Amino acid sequence: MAIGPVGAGKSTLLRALDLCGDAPDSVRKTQNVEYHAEAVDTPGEAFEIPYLYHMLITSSTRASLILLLADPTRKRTFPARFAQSMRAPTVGVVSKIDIADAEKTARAEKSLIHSGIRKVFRVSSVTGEGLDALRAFLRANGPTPDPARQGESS
Ligand SMILES: Nc1nc2c(ncn2[C@@H]2O[C@H](COP(=O)(O)OP(=O)(O)O)[C@@H](O)[C@H]2O)c(=O)[nH]1
Ligand SMILES: [Mg+2]
Repeated sequence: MAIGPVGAGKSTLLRALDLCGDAPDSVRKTQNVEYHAEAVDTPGEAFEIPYLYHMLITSSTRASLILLLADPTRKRTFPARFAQSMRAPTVGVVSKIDIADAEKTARAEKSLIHSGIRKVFRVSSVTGEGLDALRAFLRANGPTPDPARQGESS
């Protein structure tokens, strides 16, 4: 499940990871919580507006892993201990490293750590940099097959 501010790159990342195979091709603004076969995409407002947190908390109850995204091109602080308010393990992702310098990338990483994250990936969904490491982590820590879905063709 991908969580993070508006425009952080959540939908683009899930698509780059090929986790939204059932969605139309172009990434448009995510208006609601979107359930895909292997991933859940969320609207940035649910993260930016604290009284909508319950939306993230309830829709994440079955998530095996949460990716909290930070956009290094935009300065912003993340709420302290956000990761601890989620039931699923939460790792950080600094997106857009193709267009952010080292200083901005480090600042974004720091903001994720402030929110209670211990592990941070740095990726670009455009160039693909860092995606292999994230994919390997998802394979090792992602969902275990759901018995209810066994026998389905894909
Ligand atoms: N350069 C660059 N742009 C990105 C990257 N990821 C997303 N974007 C752009 O950032 C904008 C917001 O992306 P989107 O996935 O809709 O963000 P969301 O609101 O978090 O779902 C879009 O214009 C994307 O093309 C990236 O890794 N590098
Ligand atoms: Mg989106």
